[in-house]
Amino acid sequence: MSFLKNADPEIYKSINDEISRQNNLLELIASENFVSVAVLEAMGQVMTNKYAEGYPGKRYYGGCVYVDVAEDLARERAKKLFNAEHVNVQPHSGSQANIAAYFTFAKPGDTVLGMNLDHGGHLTHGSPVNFSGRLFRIVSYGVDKETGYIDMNQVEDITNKEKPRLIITGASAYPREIDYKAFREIADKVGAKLVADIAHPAGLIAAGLIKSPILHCHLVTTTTHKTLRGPRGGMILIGKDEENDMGITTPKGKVKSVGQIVDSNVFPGFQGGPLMHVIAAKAVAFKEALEPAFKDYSIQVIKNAQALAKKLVDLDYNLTSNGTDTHVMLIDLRNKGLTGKKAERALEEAGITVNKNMVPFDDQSPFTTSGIRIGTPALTTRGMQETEMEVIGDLIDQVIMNIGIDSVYKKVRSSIYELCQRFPLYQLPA
Ligand code: DSN
Repeated sequence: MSFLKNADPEIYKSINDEISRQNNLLELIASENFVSVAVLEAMGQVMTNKYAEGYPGKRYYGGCVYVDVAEDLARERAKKLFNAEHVNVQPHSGSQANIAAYFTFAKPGDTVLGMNLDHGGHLTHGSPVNFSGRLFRIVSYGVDKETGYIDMNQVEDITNKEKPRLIITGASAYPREIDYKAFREIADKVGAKLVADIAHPAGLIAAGLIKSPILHCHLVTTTTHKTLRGPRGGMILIGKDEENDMGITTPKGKVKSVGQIVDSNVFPGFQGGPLMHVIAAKAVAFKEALEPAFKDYSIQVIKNAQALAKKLVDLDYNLTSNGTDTHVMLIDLRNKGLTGKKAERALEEAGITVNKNMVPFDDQSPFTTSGIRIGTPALTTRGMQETEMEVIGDLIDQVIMNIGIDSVYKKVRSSIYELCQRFPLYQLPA
């Protein structure tokens, strides 16, 4: 980064400080990961200069021959990873992918069923402050109070009563596998379309470790930067589906394939020029995810999450559903007399990065919350395993049980520094 150092020392310093933060602190935010240097290099390259509105072979600008190569590679690799028939790699984020998905099957005012945000859903699954809740009539399902698992009876009852046009499944703070087949059976009974948002478990699904929605849902959306370990961005996947094969009749009476509708919703519907440097980096990440090493990594992500969950349960922490099938766990701190906000702040002071999170049936506001969400994708990328998870469980507990005691935070910080030195991440640039 020697050019940047001279051109803009302040930004250079902020980036170096962020590299040190990522290197030296424990990253337990479930939606974050550390990309490879190859992905970073692709993102920092001249494809950022190129306008490429449209799709490979059919652009609105000249000079797209090489970005076409990158986008085609990204699409082909993603198809292989997820066993998809059609892929759109242009969404700038998961939210952009979701808005394109909504408009593929529904129009403003239609009823949409999504998971309650407080129970683990996502803003784009119907929150009143988001486009989804503002444009559509939202009805919500949640988890069972006793088990913490999605209440499929409730999903079925609400679907039968409300007859939604669209059901969106998937979550951002739900630790268990989702039964996409059961969702599809429920959707089919009322003629609803089914979308799965796999932003969180995408990498685990690509690695074949948890169930894939691709053959059960009309359409699948994801982000590319969580368990999938690519650059920040979104993607839409379509699998083989008899109903999709019939296509969609547009308001002008033309029958179009679901892929065509998705593509025109992404561009020109909701986005302009695609971020070609990010698409190139997505292609690099997908190539990495197709390697056998990515499966080994993903197996370890789940093993680590289960080891950490067990350790926390042994230390008397209440985990939603009492554990996890994936990379994520949700801790209800009410038995510790602590809010998520206080815990997040204390853990950060001690060198552990997590996020406060609503827990099912929470009595606190989203700014305070009763819980924290933690996950293992990032630490697993560093090479940490079950032994380190045991240690980390103890460190979390020391902070939570000693809120406000600086000497404890200091001791935890120094243990974390030592741990991080054993699992090096990025080199600081010259
Ligand atoms: N912000 C993401 C997460 O943390 O899960 C969801 O958009």
